[in-house]
Amino acid sequence: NIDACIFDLDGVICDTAKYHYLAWKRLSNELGFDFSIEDNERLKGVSRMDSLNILLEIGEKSLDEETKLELAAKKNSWYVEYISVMKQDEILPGVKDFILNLKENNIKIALGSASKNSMRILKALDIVDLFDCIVDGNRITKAKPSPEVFLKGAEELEVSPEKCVVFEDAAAGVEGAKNANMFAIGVGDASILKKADKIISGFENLTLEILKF
Ligand code: G16
Ligand code: MG
Repeated sequence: NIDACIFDLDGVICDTAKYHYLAWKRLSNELGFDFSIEDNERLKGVSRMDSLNILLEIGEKSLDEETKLELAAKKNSWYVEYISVMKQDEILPGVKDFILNLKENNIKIALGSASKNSMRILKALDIVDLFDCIVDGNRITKAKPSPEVFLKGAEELEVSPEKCVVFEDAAAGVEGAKNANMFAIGVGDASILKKADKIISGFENLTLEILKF
């Protein structure tokens, strides 16, 4: 029996991954190199500074800490600009109904996101109230694949990790869920999300059957 479901944000509840990609690509172009959609997989679920370090590695640039902080801030300002025009209809198909269905069945709901912009996005989508607990990048010290973000959620919901299911679109996130001793449902491509217990392509017409392991 499952007591709680923990949802990643970017790539699971909404497609903000594309805005992250646009902002990182803009930064890489400004730095004089290109950044492909394949490279972008490595940034999913990873914190802002870790993402920048991966990007600089791809572009073979080494920069001092101060410059890196400036670049991360610049990327974030572009990203915030992109998401500032997000509308409620950018919630991915079926997610809201699925969460409401879970709640009707007394399953608790948490957010487990690496993003420091999660509140802004949840407000734009008008779904803040769906969550019993929100753990995001402002509240954690270790990025995915550390289990910290998920364990904090379970602790706050007062449920045991073995009774939690995590929905994740990133390899690092699936790994984090497994490190937390939780079930991991990968949202997306099985060839990328190798460690997931199950894979779904999205939430449309998804029933609670998916929670049977
Ligand atoms: C998200 C994205 C990552 C992003 C990270 C930090 O995590 O997947 O690509 O780098 O948050 O975001 P921000 O720069 O907004 O703090 P998640 O865990 O919601 O997929
Ligand atoms: Mg994600």
